[in-house]
Amino acid sequence: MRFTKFCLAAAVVLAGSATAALAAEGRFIHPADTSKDDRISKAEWVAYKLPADDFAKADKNKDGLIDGPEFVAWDTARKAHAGH
Ligand SMILES: [Ca+2]
Repeated sequence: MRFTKFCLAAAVVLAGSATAALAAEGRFIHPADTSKDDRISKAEWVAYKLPADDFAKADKNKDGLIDGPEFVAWDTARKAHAGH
């Protein structure tokens, strides 16, 4: 009975890195993506309080959805512009 508690700590630590693990698999996980289709629609974008005017800027291929690479490019440019 002395050995039963050794593995619990590792499981708790791994739960915190779930988002990073999914991103590494190529999936686009963002809290704005409420439909969980790995893309952000205009409605989801606005609902998440992202700047409405920026949706068209982020949608590089003009398909009306922001996919992972599009969001990362937009977010990176925004952060660079903000000086952070
Ligand atoms: Ca797009």
